[in-house]
Amino acid sequence: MIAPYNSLMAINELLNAEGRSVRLQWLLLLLVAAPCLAVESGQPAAAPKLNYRVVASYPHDPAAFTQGLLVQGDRLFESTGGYGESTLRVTDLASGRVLQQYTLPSHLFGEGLAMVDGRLHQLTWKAGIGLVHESTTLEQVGEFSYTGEGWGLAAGNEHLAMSDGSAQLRFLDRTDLRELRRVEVRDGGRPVAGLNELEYIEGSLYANIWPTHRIAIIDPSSGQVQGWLDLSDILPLVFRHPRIDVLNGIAYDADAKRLFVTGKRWPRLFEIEVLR
Ligand SMILES: [Ca+2]
Repeated sequence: MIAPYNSLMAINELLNAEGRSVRLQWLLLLLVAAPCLAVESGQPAAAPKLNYRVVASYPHDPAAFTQGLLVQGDRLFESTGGYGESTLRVTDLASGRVLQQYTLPSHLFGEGLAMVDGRLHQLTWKAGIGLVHESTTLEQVGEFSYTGEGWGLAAGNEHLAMSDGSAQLRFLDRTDLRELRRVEVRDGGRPVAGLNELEYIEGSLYANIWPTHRIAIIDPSSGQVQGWLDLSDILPLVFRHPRIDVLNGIAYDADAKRLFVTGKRWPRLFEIEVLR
């Protein structure tokens, strides 16, 4: 703070010497001091935008209204939404072909998807019911309940993270799915609403921000955004069609450190690398 104070004194002396107005001095004082005041208020700085590169591109079912995505080896597990068209499916990464599919009852809207101990947990938006499926057969073997809306779901080593379209993240017990705590996601001091599809990646939580093509990289313990990815340009124009919707779908292969993204009714799925 010493250097800005000295600078201000120097500016003051100059202004006084030249007989400028007192109002101009106050304006200059504010301009010089404002950044210092922001830092001293304790607000973290807004997170930087990070670059990425496309490593590979694969076919993706353009009818799949992707809501939840995860990957194991060369198989993707995907939850799709829409009343009367919601599914849980296993697809082949390289070809995009659907290998197995379970169709949800028509009153349920498929949402976030997470794997816990060999079982798939699938949210159903406004129904307040989570479906538990055996990952080998996709058959439903159980249920759990949640309050409010269910959007995104991801399994971490300690907890499941869940979003509901607000700026709040919920953390659930891996065994009985009860809510343990919540955290508000913020970029600098600003809450980040619209949290949707989630994925744990190397200790951070990645979240699609509905209805955009952006992903927030979040510190799950504090809720603070650490960086942003803007994937607005990742889907080439030639693949866009009238029913295309926003980016939604993040999957991470922790063993091979591969990161995949796609969107609602996107004909392509991309492997990307975040450049830091
Ligand atoms: Ca995911």
